[in-house]
Amino acid sequence: MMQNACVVEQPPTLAYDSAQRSPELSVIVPTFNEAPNVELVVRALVASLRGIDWEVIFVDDDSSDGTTNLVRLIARRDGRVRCIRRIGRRGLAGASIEGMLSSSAAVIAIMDGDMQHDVSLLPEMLRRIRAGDDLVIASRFYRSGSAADGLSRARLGGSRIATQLARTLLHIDVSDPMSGYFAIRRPAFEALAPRLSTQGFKILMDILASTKQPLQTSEIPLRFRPRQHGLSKLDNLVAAEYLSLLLAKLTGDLLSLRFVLFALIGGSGVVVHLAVLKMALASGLAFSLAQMTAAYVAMTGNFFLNNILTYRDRRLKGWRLISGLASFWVVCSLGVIANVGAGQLVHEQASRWWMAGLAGAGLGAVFNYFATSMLTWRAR
Ligand SMILES: Nc1nc2c(ncn2[C@@H]2O[C@H](COP(=O)(O)OP(=O)(O)OP(=O)(O)O)[C@@H](O)[C@H]2O)c(=O)[nH]1
Ligand SMILES: [Mg+2]
Repeated sequence: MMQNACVVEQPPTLAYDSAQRSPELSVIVPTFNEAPNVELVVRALVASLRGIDWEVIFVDDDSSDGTTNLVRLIARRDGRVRCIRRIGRRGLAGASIEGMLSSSAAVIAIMDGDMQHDVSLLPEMLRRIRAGDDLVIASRFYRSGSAADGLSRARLGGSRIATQLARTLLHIDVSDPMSGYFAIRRPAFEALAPRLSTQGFKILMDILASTKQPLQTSEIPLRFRPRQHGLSKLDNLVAAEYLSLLLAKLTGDLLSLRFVLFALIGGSGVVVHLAVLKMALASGLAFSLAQMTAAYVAMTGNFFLNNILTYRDRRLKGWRLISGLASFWVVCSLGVIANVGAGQLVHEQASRWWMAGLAGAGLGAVFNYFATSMLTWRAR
């Protein structure tokens, strides 16, 4: 079993009678527009968890379809049902972590809120944790588990490649590190929580890659079912987000997932810059004007890509998109000064031009990243 100095396992003796103990199992269900599924999930939990002391915490990112309200109505009748409404934020991983931290149960399970996960596996997952496991993963690729019903061929292929990359690069040795359904012992999770990324979809992979002590882990086959109601919230951007998480973990968290995405988009901006510069020169523009046009086109492209991907959880819309673009232009223009200054400094010390160029670009990227995270996409 995992040992952690900062988690006390023995409760202090209370000087008063407690009205109600915290349940043994908290099921955390992140939701975004899952109104048609909420009641089905609660019913399934009630039916599957007889004889177990449990609660369910829906963590809803202010869905527009009334999910929060529905959970609150059910919660008024059943005290085991709780709800966290997050405003101005998005993201499955962040919502899951927040839900896990809001409970005090000894065992925490994460499960989707769209009935794709078989709720009846929970008692066995809990039993295994009681018996000594730190982590139990409901796996789509373990023994009789399957994903073919719930995933398209393309997503199944993507999931397999992602699993293989995690195995090879991060030495994660489980059959389904992308699963969104697992149970974990609280001390193991509390020890890890400060190192987890609140961005992205892949919380289990983050847990497996971030743990310092080995977790006693077991897997249980899951037949991943098709979604019956509501829409998928996953899009093609998840792949880019996944690769960035992989890179962040490969650098031992030296680079955050957000910075990796920001830097990759910055790199793609160089290609755009050169392409626009070539076209502008070909159309007869003077070099300085062509260079400036290319810089602002590339910056604008980078702004929109970052808004869609790097800051998808804080995405700017409406008028804030315009003011955000203006502040992005200002910051990146200042970034050029940082870039040139640092490049010059290195160039004076070392004669290699590319080293000076890289140092300048690196410092410019770091400056742009921190300044835009504070000005353009400031957390509300
Ligand atoms: N709180 C919160 N929950 C989210 C967010 N995005 C997705 N979810 C929930 O996370 C769970 C998994 O999302 P899905 O869209 O079902 O992802 P998936 O199961 O891989 O995709 P499908 O097979 O198409 O359903 C669901 O319960 C969603 O409602 C989010 O930004 N915030
Ligand atoms: Mg789903």
